[in-house]
Amino acid sequence: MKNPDIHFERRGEEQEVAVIRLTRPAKRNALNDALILAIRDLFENMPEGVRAAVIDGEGDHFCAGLDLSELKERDAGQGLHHSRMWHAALERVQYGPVPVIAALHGAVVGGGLELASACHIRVADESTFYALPEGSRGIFVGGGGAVRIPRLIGASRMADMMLTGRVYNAQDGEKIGMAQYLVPQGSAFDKAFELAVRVAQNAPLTNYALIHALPRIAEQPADQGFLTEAMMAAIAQSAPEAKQRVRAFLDGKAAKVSKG
Ligand code: 1HE
Repeated sequence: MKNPDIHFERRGEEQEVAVIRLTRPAKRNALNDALILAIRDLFENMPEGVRAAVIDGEGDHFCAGLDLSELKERDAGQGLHHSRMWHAALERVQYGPVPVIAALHGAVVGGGLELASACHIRVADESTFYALPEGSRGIFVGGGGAVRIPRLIGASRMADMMLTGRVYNAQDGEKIGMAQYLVPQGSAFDKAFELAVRVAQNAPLTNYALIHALPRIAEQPADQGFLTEAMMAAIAQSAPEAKQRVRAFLDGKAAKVSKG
């Protein structure tokens, strides 16, 4: 059944970019169970032809995290399964069919930061702020944040955010690695969309390698990582598309790297 709190559309000249928007601004895009399951379903059923995705939030905030009104008394087993449900959904985002770019503004807090950290690129506008209020709500992260957020900013910074309630603004957040891009207020979506169009032009196997192989290689011991890298490189370069692209460069028909 269609969920009114999330919007999906295809954009781009070839409809190659999926735009996924949280549309629950009255509740600051807080993620209830139905919304988490809808995110999972969207990434599991991404239509053929989509080659990159942008996720953003309607209203003044990207996402206020877990819907606290649903945080009823759960016993340990129920709590475990609830967290695992988030894990399953955000795994579909991180290890799904296409690279995902988060367009951030306003609050990126709690589970909202967990969602953002499952994306491959984060573009933040100047209104963005990051926090993990779980610490002061007497709970803990449960949507994969304990794994993904330290990989962005380090475990000690994450511990500080949760212990002291520290809030990072957009500028400081970008400096410590929360986002790869910092843009003027109101322009995060446009920048994210521009990047998505660019990402969608890559060979699909290269994008696959970047979202499925690279993070795993980075976690492997070096000698295993080198072997996985070699195998992924061999698979990627064997694709006819790779050969065409290299030939186009050698024939002077493809763009050079420019200073930007
Ligand atoms: C919510 C939620 C929510 C807003 N669950 N209803 N996340 C938090 O602890 C963050 C809680 N939210 C806030 O600190 C603020 O709402 C914001 C800084 C995000 C935005 O402030 P503001 O002034 O724009 O909005 P507001 O007046 O606080 O909220 C507007 C409405 O949204 C209000 O409901 P209303 O019916 O009174 O209008 C709020 O109750 C509602 N609302 N945030 C439910 N989160 C997998 S584990 C993850 C664990 C976590 O994510 S814990 C962190 C939860």
